[in-house]
Amino acid sequence: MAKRIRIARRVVAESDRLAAELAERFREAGVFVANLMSSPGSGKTSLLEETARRLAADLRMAVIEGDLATDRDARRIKRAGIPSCQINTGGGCHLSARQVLDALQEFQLEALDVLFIENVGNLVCPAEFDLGERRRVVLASTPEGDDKPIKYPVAFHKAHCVVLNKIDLLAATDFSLEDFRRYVRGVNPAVPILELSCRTGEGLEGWLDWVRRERAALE
Ligand SMILES: Nc1nc2c(ncn2[C@@H]2O[C@H](COP(=O)(O)OP(=O)(O)OP(=O)(O)O)[C@@H](O)[C@H]2O)c(=O)[nH]1
Ligand SMILES: [Mg+2]
Repeated sequence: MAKRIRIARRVVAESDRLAAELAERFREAGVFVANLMSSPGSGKTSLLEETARRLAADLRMAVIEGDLATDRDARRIKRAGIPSCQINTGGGCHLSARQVLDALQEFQLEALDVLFIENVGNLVCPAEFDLGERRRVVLASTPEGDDKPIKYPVAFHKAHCVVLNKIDLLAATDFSLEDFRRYVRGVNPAVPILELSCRTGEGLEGWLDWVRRERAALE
């Protein structure tokens, strides 16, 4: 048992060391990095597609995609007009700092303003692993129910930005905006909550502004 704990500690220490190395690489290159997390299907790739279509004229962006299998999301991002690289984790429930470091070979970091990392879809494991990002973005969507912030508090507590997607479906669900906001505030009192729809475009400007502001704050 003691041996297992020692090995686990060593793995965590190595992961933290690599995350610090990533953070330093990102800082030196002057690139703003956001790590996106959510349940499967909340709309991470949809948000990044819309961001690519609407911001590519102003900012040089790229995406690292994390999924258990397939390169479907990376291909969607490329079709939306910006570079992307797919990591397949096999069975892994989150991206690791080592995987992100390896993926950086695909990009010239200095030539980027913004790098998005779409983590593997779930609200548990990705919250535990630092990838050297400057900001953590947690998405939820209306069909999932409004109680996710209190059921998965770690992810929401650590978020620098909470995006609520699929507000076009509000009327078709029993999702309460008021309860959702209260639950988010309960675990993370000051975090911005951006309510939007990737389908209709409503609210997207607030998200694009957040990205622009965060990028500008690096200067
Ligand atoms: N109605 C509606 N559907 C949406 C919206 N955003 C995304 N979708 C749909 O939701 C589904 C899942 O979207 P994705 O963007 O693939 O979700 P994801 O979070 O990237 O999923 P994983 O990568 O599998 O974790 C797709 O069928 C999208 O078209 C929205 O704002 N409204
Ligand atoms: Mg996706």
